[in-house]
Order: sequence, then structure tokens, then C-alpha cells
Amino acid sequence: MFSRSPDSVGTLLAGIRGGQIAALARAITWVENERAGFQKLLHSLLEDPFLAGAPGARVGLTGPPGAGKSSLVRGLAQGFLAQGEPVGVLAVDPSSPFSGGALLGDRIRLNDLATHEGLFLRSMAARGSLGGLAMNSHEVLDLYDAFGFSRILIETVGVGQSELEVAGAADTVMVVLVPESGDAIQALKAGLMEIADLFVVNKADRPGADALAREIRTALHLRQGETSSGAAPGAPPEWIPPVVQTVAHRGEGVAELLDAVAAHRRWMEAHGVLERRRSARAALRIRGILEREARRAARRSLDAPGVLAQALERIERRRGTPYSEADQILRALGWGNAEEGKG
Ligand SMILES: Nc1nc2c(ncn2[C@@H]2O[C@H](COP(=O)(O)OP(=O)(O)OP(=O)(O)O)[C@@H](O)[C@H]2O)c(=O)[nH]1
Ligand SMILES: [Mg+2]
Repeated sequence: MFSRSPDSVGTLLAGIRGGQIAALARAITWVENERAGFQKLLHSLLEDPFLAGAPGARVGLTGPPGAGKSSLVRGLAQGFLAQGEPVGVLAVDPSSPFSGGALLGDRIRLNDLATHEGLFLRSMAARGSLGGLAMNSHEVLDLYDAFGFSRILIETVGVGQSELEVAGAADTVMVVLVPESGDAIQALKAGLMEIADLFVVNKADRPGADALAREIRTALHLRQGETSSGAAPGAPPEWIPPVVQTVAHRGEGVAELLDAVAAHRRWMEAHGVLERRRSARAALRIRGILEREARRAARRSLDAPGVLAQALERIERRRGTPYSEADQILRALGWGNAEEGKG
């Protein structure tokens, strides 16, 4: 038997700094399980000038189930690797919190790539926020940054809210549609138009691809007409999302897509958009961390021995209501009731 010394923040940081994949994998598990000290680990790596020096370029892919997102992830990853860029892939599965990593690994159809030096793949269930990217996913992306993946690909199935959250995590958002998604225009109306930096019409080997691409361009054109008339003088030139046709499982169009991603990045860098997006992301993170800590504190209070039982007893004896009981717990936490004094 061998015994493994338990991880500490220090050993994990040293491992991540030293480029040990095993340390990265253990840190991810630590964060996923919210093991005691995970916040300290994340804080330390964001604070570390060496680890936080150069965050990876994040590309998010979203779209309907089976649109070819994983096939595109595979093609893009191969392209980045060929450019000498190490790639971290995060596949977020909104469907079930119970499906394990192995199953998800199959879904993403990247198993053969995953043995490639310079590529790391992790799948996780999007617990927490309904169908979206949970806080933990954002934290895993921080670990990817720290480990030094210069390119990060995030795949989420677009089933509603998650498309919008992928936008919150990525620098460049790619919306993947296919000719048979007859609901494309619906999708465009449902907020995808706002978050997409790039449109991919995948399965361009099937009939209807040109028509779909035209439809998207028309919708973009109409929208541009609406916004540019009200553009402030001196505002940066608008980014018009390109529409790229691909046949992902054959790798066709992937080179154009890589070019489009690079062009979008140059545009963001030239106009301060990248900084604005990162800053917006930090604001979301503060909010998310605050909400999570508040929930954890509330849960700890209620789980303390006797607290809930006594509250229920008071309510039963009509000495309290759920409101007065919650209020007491809030006071004990030092969170004064904002409604105080109004009665
Ligand atoms: N004909 C055709 N088939 C494709 C194309 N791209 C992907 N496929 C096939 O479509 C199926 C789904 O591809 P995936 O890449 O797994 O799609 P996905 O969007 O990741 O799917 P989920 O993660 O399950 O939502 C696979 O059988 C692919 O081989 C394409 O351009 N043309
Ligand atoms: Mg997939």
C-alpha cells in the first residue's frame, strides 16, 4: 500500500505551478466538492502573480443538442494544438447532475484527443443554477487559467439560460446552429442574437445551410441597423458577428472558424472590450460568491443542533412565525433585518 499525503493549498499550488496534471485534476475535484479550504485555494491562485499572469483565451460554444458542438471543439482544439497552444476543454452537461465524468467524456467524443500532450478535458454537471454554468464551472476555468492553458474551450448545450451563462464565462461566444434546426429564428429571438460573437452553421453538408446562413445574416443586418443609428460618437466600431459554415466531423470550415476567433480577439483587444468583459465577469463572480456564502451560512445555522427543532416548536405554540424565526437566525449571524423599524 502506498499512502498519499493529503493535499494542502500549498502543495496543490506548487503542483499547478510545476505543471503537474495530477495536481490540476485534484484541485478541480477539490473545488467541485467544495472541500474545506477551496476558496482559499482559488483566492491564492488568483492572487499569485505567476499563476494569474496570463489568463487563457476563452471560447464558449453553445447550441441545440447534437448540433456538432463537440465535433467543433475537437477541430478547434486540434487547430490550437497545431499552433502550439495548450488547450483546456470544459464540457458542461446540464441534463443530469448524476451522470458521471466517464459518460460525459463519451458524449464529447474527444477521448482519443485527451491523450494528446497539451490537451486537458474535463466534463462536469451544471449543478446549482438551472441548466447553466454553476459557480464551480467558473472556478474550474480559473484553475485552467492558472495551469497555463492559453486556449480554453467551453461546451454547453443551449437549452435556455445556459447560453446566457456561457457568455458570462467566455471571451468569445460561438452559437452553433444546424440547417434542420427549424427553430433557428426562435433561437435568434430568444437572446442568442445578443450573446453571439460568431455564428456557426454546422452540418453544411445538409440541405438548407445556405438558407440558414442567409437568414442569420439578414437578422444581424436588421439588428445592426437598429443599433448603429443610435451609436454614440467615438464609440468603437461595431463587431458584426461572422457566419461560418462548417462540416465539423470532417473538419471543413474549421480553419475559417479559427481565423474568425482570432479576428474577434483582435477586435476585443483593440477596443478595450476584453477588459470590460473580464470586469463584468468579476462582478458576476463577486455576486455569485456572496450568494453562495450566504446560502452556506444560512444552512450552517439551520443545521446547528436544536435550532430548527426549537423554531418549529415555537411556531407550533404560536410563539413565532417562519418570519420571526428566520429573523432571529439572521440577527445571530449579524445580518440585521433591513425591514427593522418599519413596523
Ligand atoms: N452530417 C454531419 N454530421 C455531423 C456534423 N458535425 C457533427 N456531426 C454528427 O452529429 C452528431 C452529433 O455531433 P456532436 O459533435 O456530438 O454534437 P454536440 O452538439 O456536441 O451534441 P451534444 O453535446 O449531445 O448536444 C455526431 O454523430 C457527429 O458525427 C456535420 O457537419 N455534418
Ligand atoms: Mg457535445
